Amino acid sequence: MKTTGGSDDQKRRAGERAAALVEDGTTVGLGTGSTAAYAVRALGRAVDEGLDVRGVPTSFATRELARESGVPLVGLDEVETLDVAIDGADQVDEDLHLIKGGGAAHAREKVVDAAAERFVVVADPSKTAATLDRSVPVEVLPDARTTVARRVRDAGGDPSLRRAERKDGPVVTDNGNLVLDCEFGDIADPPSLAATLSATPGVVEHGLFVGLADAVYVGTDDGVDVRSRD
Ligand code: A5P
Repeated sequence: MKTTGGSDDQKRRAGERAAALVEDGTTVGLGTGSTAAYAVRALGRAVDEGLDVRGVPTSFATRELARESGVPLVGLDEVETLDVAIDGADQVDEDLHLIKGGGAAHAREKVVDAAAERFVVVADPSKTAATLDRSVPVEVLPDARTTVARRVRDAGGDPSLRRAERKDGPVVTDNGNLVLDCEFGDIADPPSLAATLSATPGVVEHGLFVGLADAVYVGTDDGVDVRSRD
């Protein structure tokens, strides 16, 4: 369900501006996706120039990229808090609520982003919306996919199992689970829907990130628009 629509330059501006926030001696959550990747590469260049930082990757793909980029890594289970997390989003509304999970990494992303003292979202203008209306990725235990799908329909949603593109069958997450992409139309009350999904047995994690983001950096054609909760 990759949704990315902005230009590489827009994403690069957002990612690099966020990476510039990272201070010496800190621990950083490294998000997943094409926009967060610009922040990871910028951090790698900063490490080359002497920055002392430890990164906590949110996915297999980001771990690979961070290693290639020269960012020293530490496991999520080796830290209790992080100073900052930098991560992308599939959609962001005016209250800084997010939909994430286009890359099926949202379960680990949510743990890392929520553990950070400051969570900075990096995005391009195609991700901004007055009301969240993209499909919500829901990671489910494989055997629970039909019972969760029924609960999603009861909640007014239309779930579909995410299919792999270069493999027969479904996408399997880094955690060994499946993903239901759930259409709800306009999501008028993200906190309420998030609570409903969180309370559904068999849901490992859903892609609604409610009240977690502290700031959103939107890369544009000539700069970065910063939206902040502060
Ligand atoms: C990964 O599962 C997602 O949450 C990504 O962070 C999100 O899809 C943003 O990716 P792009 O920056 O590639 O659009």
